[in-house]
Amino acid sequence: MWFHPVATGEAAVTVEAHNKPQDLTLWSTWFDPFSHRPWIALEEKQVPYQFRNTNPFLQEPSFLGVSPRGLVPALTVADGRPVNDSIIICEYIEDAFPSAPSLFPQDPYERSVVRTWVDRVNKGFVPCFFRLMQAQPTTEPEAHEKALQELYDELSAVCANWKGPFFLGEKFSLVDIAIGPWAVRDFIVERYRGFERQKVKGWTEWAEALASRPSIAKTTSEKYVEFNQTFLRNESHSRVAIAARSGRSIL
Ligand SMILES: N[C@@H](CCC(=O)N[C@@H](CS)C(=O)NCC(=O)O)C(=O)O
Repeated sequence: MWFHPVATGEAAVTVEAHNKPQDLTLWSTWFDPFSHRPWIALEEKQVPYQFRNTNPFLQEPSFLGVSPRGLVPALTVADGRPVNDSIIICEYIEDAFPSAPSLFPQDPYERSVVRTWVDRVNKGFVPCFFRLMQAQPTTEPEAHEKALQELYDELSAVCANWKGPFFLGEKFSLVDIAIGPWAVRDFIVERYRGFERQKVKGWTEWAEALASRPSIAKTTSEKYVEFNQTFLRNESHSRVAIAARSGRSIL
């Protein structure tokens, strides 16, 4: 069976609680970091939603109808229209539910700062993370060293602008959501790829603050490793893997 509630650990509680039809349906996979972003946004803003556990690799017609590129996450709204891409979905949730705590600051300049760093996380940090997972320390030590250094460089660039405890200070924002899924997954590269949190100033504190944020804590599972084995063996043929391998952004 694709969805094994026991294997989802704590996240299962949230998934189980969100299996009734609602205006918003999140087509999502509990172990996927991109899907994790709008899931956090929905929990943050306390918006009712249905969690529709979806295996994108099955390319089921119902799923392709809402996600023509076959990628999770997707969100369908009350009349069934789809929204695609994890960050665009978060922005939709923000725009559709402006009265709930905002994921953006009020000030237009500060809002542009949030967008700048979300973009940097997407184009820099995220592909580096996947490239490091795919790098093989034993058979390709140079490629592994390079990937590790690139991850340190990208994460350091973001963390250099982190105010603490969250990116903007006390306010939790879309930058925290953009990087949050990796704050609860970086143990994979610690365990298998020699990554050390302490080498990036501020990351340990930021990652801990993110992991303890209720919206992240209750959507996180301790079972991520088994679902990243194909990346760790560099055998994944997903679009993320192919893009990261060739040094392209993940679209
Ligand atoms: N830029 C997209 C990336 C989404 C993405 O790559 N999703 C992966 C998660 S596993 C997927 O659906 N892959 C299916 C495939 O490669 O066919 C986003 O942020 O939503």
